[in-house]
Amino acid sequence: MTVRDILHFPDRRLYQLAKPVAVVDARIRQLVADMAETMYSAPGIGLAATQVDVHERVIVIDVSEERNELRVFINPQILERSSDSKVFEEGCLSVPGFYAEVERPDRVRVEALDEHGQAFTIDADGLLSVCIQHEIDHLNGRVFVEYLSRLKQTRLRARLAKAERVED
Ligand code: K2U
Ligand code: ZN
Repeated sequence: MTVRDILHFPDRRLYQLAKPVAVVDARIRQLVADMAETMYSAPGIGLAATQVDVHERVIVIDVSEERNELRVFINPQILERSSDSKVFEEGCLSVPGFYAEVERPDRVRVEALDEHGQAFTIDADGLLSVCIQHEIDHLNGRVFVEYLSRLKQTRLRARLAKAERVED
């Protein structure tokens, strides 16, 4: 397994639309294994293939306390969203050190394939629901900062650009 580099905002590759996985084969299972290792080492509770510059519809999530309940979603589709929504302070491995409140539907019903190509459906709420929606956004080329006002996005870009200059 390999820890892969995570793309950082505003890298334009984060805005690419990921393509559906045609066949769940050994290549996809190796990608899942690498993504899981990358997520656990970050550390994070979710990771989308887009973030490691692979533009296919694969996400991994582990919201368990013990960090031992990996969930794999291939070609995830949100079938239903609750009408009620909740605000959660989100972070992102592609926007290190930045957190912001994002409002999302509280519960979602999601259909996907597992790492063996078997279809499954789950009803998610709480942190799992937030994470699934956050990761599917990544597959659709969306980064959570886009939910912020234009002014806050401009200020964030300026702050990250300044931090880059300091690092150089
Ligand atoms: O996609 C990512 O960058 C992974 C995020 C997933 C996530 C974002 C917002 C809310 C829940 C999950 C990272 O895991 S960010 C780190 C983190 C860890 C615990 C709780 C929230 C964020
Ligand atoms: Zn993210």
